[in-house]
This record gives sequence, structure tokens and C-alpha cells, in this order.
Amino acid sequence: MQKVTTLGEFIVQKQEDFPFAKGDLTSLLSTIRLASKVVNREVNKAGLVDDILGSSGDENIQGEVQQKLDIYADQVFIHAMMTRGEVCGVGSEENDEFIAFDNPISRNGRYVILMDPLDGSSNIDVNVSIGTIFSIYRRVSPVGHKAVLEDFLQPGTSQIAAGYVIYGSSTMLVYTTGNGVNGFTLDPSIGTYCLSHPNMRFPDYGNIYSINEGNYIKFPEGVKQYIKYCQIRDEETNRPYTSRYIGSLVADFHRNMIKGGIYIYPTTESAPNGKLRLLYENNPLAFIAEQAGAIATDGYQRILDIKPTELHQRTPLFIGSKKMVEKAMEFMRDFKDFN
Ligand code: AHM
Ligand code: MG
Repeated sequence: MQKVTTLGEFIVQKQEDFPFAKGDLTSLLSTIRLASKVVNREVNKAGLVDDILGSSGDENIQGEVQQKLDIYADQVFIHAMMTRGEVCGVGSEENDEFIAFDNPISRNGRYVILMDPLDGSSNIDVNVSIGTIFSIYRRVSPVGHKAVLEDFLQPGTSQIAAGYVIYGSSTMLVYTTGNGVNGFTLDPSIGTYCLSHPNMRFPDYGNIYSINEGNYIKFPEGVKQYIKYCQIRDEETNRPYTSRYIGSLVADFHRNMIKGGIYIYPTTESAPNGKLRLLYENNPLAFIAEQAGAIATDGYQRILDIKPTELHQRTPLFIGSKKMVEKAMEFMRDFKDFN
């Protein structure tokens, strides 16, 4: 049998990359690994729960009320963080305010986590890939106290680790701690994540563009012109590009990382800051992208340099293969005054 490296083994092997971490980052990553398996189990039976066992909101056979999957995922991750003690607080897409764990163990936790527990909400009920996104920071407030807002409002450059889980045709966990990006596929027969995609790299060029073109007329002129550029025939740059848009950020990002491509969620007239959230969607994926040799910007500036001012802040996102994002930014610059 070929030697397989499990995620658990890999995390422990990499502990020496963090002399400051004293093992608690290692156990935090293990907490995420465990919670993601619980969520995966529920995602895999989503149709059964909704259509056969009763809709969300109904009571199940044990008298428990069925929850929507995104709320369920939120609770699983938060509960796992709260009981294991590495984390002093969580900011989540599902909660208006951050949660500061108020128990003696968690107050001593040295990390905060920001997450989107189940991203791709329009795909949750229709058997299309969805994902969990997470981002880990060291707290800036003193250990021994409750977490404060400043712990969460750190620029993306301060991330200690970031990753995502994609619940797709197989389930994968992909993460970085700032030393490259590695992907692990869940073997459902043994319930173990195995290293399947070591040292993931975005190709510099690709031929996929991912954007919700239904919003075309509301896009900035630079984006409109870039889309035209993607569609014009040119053999040297392998155009026209192909258009692929799942509507699940994690799934679109993951495919583009493997095949080469660009994902854009720009500003629109109705969403003047874009749709996606800086702290738990854009920053973690930007960290992974950069670690995989790609870039992530808001069309003009690096995502990771943005100083957050609000927990649920939105920014536009241009992310993917380096040469493609650079080209899109050229269009943004050239057509800046045409809006
Ligand atoms: P969500 O957090 O409500 O799921 O929204 C985020 C999702 C992304 O996964 C996806 O890329 C995007 O929203 C799709 O939005 P749209 O339907 O406007 O294209
Ligand atoms: Mg989301």
C-alpha cells in the first residue's frame, strides 16, 4: 500500500514551522478538521433531511427542530471552538456581532477565528458544491480577557492561517499557514483527510473567467471592457476564454486554482462595495491565492493590505492567475474615469 499522509500527521509535522505556537495552532487546525467532518456528514444528507425527513423548521423524530444547514454549520464550528479553548472569539457571517467566549479556558485562548460556515447559500438546497471558509489571527488584546473588536479588525497580512473546505463531488480541506498551500481529500470510507494536492500552485495564465454576467449592465466600465477582451479571439493568449460560474466562491476559486483562471465580483450599481465580505471571504482566499503564486485585489489594491473598519465589511474581489488579474486591473485603471 502506498504511504498516505493524513491531515492529522501533516499538521503535527508542520508544527515546527511555528515555534511561537506551542502546539495550540496545531490543535486549532485539528478542531477545524473535526468540525468540518461533522458538517460534511450533514451536507451529504441534505436532500434527505429536507425532502424525506421533514423540512427545515419541522421537528425531527427525536423532537429536535431541523435547522437550515448554514445555521447548523455555524453552530458546529462555534461549539467546537468554544469547547476546545484555543480560540477566544469567533466572527461569523451568520452572526451580526462577534462572539467572545466567556469562560476561563477560552479567555486564555490566543487566537480569533473569522469564518463563513457555509458559503454559496444559493447552492445549499440544490446539490451544488458549497464551502466553509476560515481565517485565523493571533489576538491583539491581552490573554486572560474576553476578545474585543480589534482582535477581529486586523489586516489580512496578519493572518496566521487560512483555509476552506469544499463539499463537492468529494470533500476537500485546503489550507495555508504561510508556507504554501496543501489540499487534503476526505476518504469517506475511513473518515480521514489524506494529502492529495501537495504544494498547490495557480498557473500564471489560464483561460477561465468567472463572473456573474447577469449583472453586466451594472458593472464598472473596466470590467465590461475586460469581459469583451476575454471573449475576443487571440491564439497567443488562448482566447476566447471559457466562462464558468458556479455561484459558490470556494468552488469557483478551487477550480480556477487547479486549472488557471480569474474570479471577479466587482462593484455594481446596487452593491457599491461589491458583495463579498473582506474578513471571512476575501482575506482568507487572498492569503491562499498569494501562497499559491496568484494575486487578489479589489481591482486597484491588494486585498491583504486593506485595513478593516467593520466586521462584515464588503470589498470587490479580483482573484486568480497572476497575469489574468494584472490584465483585468489594467482595464480598471484605463477605464476608471468612464463610469
Ligand atoms: P453568501 O455568503 O450569501 O453565500 O454569498 C456569497 C456567494 C459566493 O459564494 C458566490 O460567489 C456569490 O455569493 C454569488 O453571488 P451572485 O449570486 O450575486 O453571483
Ligand atoms: Mg458567504
